[in-house]
Amino acid sequence: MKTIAEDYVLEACGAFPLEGQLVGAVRYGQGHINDTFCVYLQTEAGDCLRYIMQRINTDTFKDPDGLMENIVGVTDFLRDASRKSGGNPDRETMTVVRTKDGKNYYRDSVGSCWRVYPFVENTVCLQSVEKPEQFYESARAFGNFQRLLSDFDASKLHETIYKFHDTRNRYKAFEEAVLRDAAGRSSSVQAEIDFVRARIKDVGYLMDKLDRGELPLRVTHNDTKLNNVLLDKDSGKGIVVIDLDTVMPGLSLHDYGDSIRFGANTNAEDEPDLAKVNFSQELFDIYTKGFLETAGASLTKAEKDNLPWGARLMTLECGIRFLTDHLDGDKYFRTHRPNHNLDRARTQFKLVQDMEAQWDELNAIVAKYI
Ligand code: ADP
Ligand code: GN1
Ligand code: MG
Repeated sequence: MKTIAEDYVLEACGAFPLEGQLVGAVRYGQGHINDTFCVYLQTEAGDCLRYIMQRINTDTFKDPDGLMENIVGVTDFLRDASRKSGGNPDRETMTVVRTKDGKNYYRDSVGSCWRVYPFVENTVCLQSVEKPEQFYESARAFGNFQRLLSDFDASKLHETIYKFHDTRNRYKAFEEAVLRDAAGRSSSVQAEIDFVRARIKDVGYLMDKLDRGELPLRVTHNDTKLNNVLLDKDSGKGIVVIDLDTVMPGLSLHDYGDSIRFGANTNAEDEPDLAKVNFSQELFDIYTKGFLETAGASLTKAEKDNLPWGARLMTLECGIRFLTDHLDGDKYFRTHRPNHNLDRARTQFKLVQDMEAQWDELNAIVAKYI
């Protein structure tokens, strides 16, 4: 289906000082929120250059100025850190390409907001873990991101989505959606509604600890899916963390947990056959190892002790969000088939069940590394 984004991507390209002749633009990646394109340009020397061009979803991100200020602030900070440690800042951080008139993004003739990043070449972006070492490398990259940003001044950041990972608030929104029943679907998902309600006592477990001062507020990424880190094609090392829209103050446990939720699943986030969806302790183990190797020194004991809760609650929360969107008629996450959000919610609930059943083992695995 041709969308508004397809119509305007070429206009938006013209607003950026990109080298060469535009030869094409194709939809790219598997994100659920923004419209991402890969644009191809041919230089006079005959080389082909690629850029990532994104239309920011301003229904989700209501303050694009604040959002882009966050990204510029964080990427400048990370570039500096990379330079100081003798790294290659162009490969290890995202770079925001300014518009021809020096802005962080371009507003097109119908009001959509576009930004551009150089394509980080010779990398792979995985939709699922093919080999455990890949998950380990992603853990090291996200852990390192977390460690580096422990020195970033959180007061400089805008909250790009209000109470993004406050699971208590997500639960409240879910109950409101059940009540509204906007799409008339609530009676057909009673089992899923009951599943969530049976866990009402869990939803405040981490955020209550934050409120009591038992867990610290940090600068976090908040969307640490495997496909939000690029691995070097040759060495397999995690080199650059991408998708920085939700970098803002949060809990380290949310970053750890979101990676586990997505990557320690033996199948896809939207697999309809739940018999194929299982929680992998082996992947949980290797991610924990990698994350603590890089982030460990900057984490408190309470953070380390509660890692399994990060995984369990981020998975429950994501399931609640998918189910809420199903009840609302699929307004938030991009869907590609009927009941897509319901399938997604069900995989998350299956993983939560698995984690609950393996609780003692998961805690023992974490204890091995702390
Ligand atoms: P979304 O918010 O929609 O998930 P992302 O920023 O994660 O958007 O981008 C979508 C996909 O585009 C990523 O999963 C990755 O495959 C690819 N991508 C994004 N930025 C870059 C980049 N700078 N270099 C190479 N690939 C990129
Ligand atoms: C969305 O944009 P993307 O696809 O990386 C969502 C995350 C969810 C994820 C579930 C801004 O991430 O919070 O965990 O889908 N991003 C936003 O796959 O809501
Ligand atoms: Mg993404």
